[in-house]
Amino acid sequence: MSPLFPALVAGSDRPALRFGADALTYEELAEAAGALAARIGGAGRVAVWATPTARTAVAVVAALLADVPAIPLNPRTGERELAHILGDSAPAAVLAGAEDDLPAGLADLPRVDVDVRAGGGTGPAEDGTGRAGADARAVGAGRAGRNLWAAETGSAASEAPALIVYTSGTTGPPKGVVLSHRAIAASLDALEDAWAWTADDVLVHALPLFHVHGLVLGVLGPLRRGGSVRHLGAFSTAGVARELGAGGGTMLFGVPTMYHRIADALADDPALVRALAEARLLVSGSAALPVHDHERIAAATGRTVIERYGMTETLMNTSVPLGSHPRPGSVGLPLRGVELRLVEEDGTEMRAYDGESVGEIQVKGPNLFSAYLNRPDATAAAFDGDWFRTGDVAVREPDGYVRIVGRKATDLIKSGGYKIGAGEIENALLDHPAVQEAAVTGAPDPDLGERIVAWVVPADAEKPPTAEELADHVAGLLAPHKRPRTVHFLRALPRNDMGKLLKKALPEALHG
Ligand code: MCA
Ligand code: AMP
Repeated sequence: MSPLFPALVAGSDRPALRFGADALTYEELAEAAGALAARIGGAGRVAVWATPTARTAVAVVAALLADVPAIPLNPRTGERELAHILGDSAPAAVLAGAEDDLPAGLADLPRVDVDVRAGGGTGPAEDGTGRAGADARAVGAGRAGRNLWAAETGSAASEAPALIVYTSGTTGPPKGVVLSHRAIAASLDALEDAWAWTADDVLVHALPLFHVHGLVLGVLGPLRRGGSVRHLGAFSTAGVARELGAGGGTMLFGVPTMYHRIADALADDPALVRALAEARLLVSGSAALPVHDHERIAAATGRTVIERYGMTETLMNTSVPLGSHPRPGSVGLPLRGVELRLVEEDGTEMRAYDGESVGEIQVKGPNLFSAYLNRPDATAAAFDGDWFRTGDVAVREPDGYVRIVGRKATDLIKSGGYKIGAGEIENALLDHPAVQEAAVTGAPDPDLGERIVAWVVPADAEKPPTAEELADHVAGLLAPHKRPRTVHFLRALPRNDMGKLLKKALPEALHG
């Protein structure tokens, strides 16, 4: 059987990861993650406090080795969203650094300290902090290591859940996407082909580690190849200039907002131009990279940014192949093992490769998720037979290249590469005492792609809440990236005769 992380089994003094001052070789990572795996083996599921640190990488690798599904938590998650995720996924413990300050919502959960330098890890705290005895309950029989050898497609172990990643829908709270060892291995191996990704690659990025892009591609990807990852902690063009190219980094992964900021900075930053020019591969994903940013980067560096298209539920579906002609605006061809079709509104498969006929993208392949946690209804609704309905709409060029032109649900907003449901923000706004009615839309934004706009009818027209108060309220309940960036106050929301909200009429209502 093929191991999920062959380089971890072999162990070596080759660099595996670096987050600021924390750098681990494969041998050190195997030791730290192996020790932690032994402590959590047998736990049902574990939450991981997913800070952008080496601790998160060690914790997730440990969970994979121990065959314990991991739920990465956004460390900025607000109280309501956190309560939902914990209630839905019922983790047995939370893995976090001893120095991490965890919110009250996690107080009842046994806590397991992650030590990146641990041959043995820190033992269970017996200090009356609520951690006492926690490890003892979380830690089972210590049967670490099964999935180290169990990524082969089709085996029972490879179908076991590896990660549960929460993602927003149009309405209601986020759903837990169950990803198996098989899906992770299949998707990462398809990218090996598409990008000639090898053990010699050093990946640079600054993505958050509680989503697929930063965690699966950005951390598990390099580890599966036996290469290494350097995480910047927080995104900055200075960090990219330092680490990429002469700094040793060969690949850069980012969301379009990051490439937009890079494009803005290039004119005055020759070191950044050099770093990008010297990199082997620049990849953008999670949302569309505007053609204008593609062109600015190509003009300044001579390099083409490659786009790939993925989704939490499907991992990666398509990519512009390495070495192909520049195709700004295209997400390329289906990856190895991925079948992709376009369907009409009524589900009829479209045969056209004409660059014009628009249909919904459906995909199938070993890269797909297993289910939405506790949501058989939503899982069933997401599939048309074996085909997963992505909700993205696209055209296919005569040579098969896919161009995404939009998405079916207007109530899904992509801001900074984060998927955000309008409904969950509307519900959060309605919980504010000074809000009587609320609607949320996305507006084009040059930096974020889309910006969250709230349309609010205040309970008292004389004393409306401030925009900042409402942003803080949403950030506190859900997450800061879900906060409205613009708030409009209205006397009433536009509705039709049936009382249905007319979102398209909102701008008019502002002036009405
Ligand atoms: C601001 N902040 C607040 C508030 N306002 N905190 C609390 N309350 C408030 N009212 C804080 C933020 O937490 C943050 O803190 C800082 O202010 C700036 O926040 P923000 O403006 O939201 O950040 P930004 O600078 O605009 O971030 C841009 C970004 C970010 C870095 C590009 O959007 C990002 O990391 N995006 C990546 C999303 C991603 O990985 N998506 C993948 C999912 P501080 O400064 O301390 O941080 S898609 C996926 O996985 C699929 C599979 C795919 O295809 O990839
Ligand atoms: P998420 O559910 O957060 O994993 O986001 C997945 C969605 O991001 C997809 O359904 C697409 O709408 C969008 N997406 C990801 N990559 C790209 C891309 N390269 N171009 C356009 N949209 C993308």
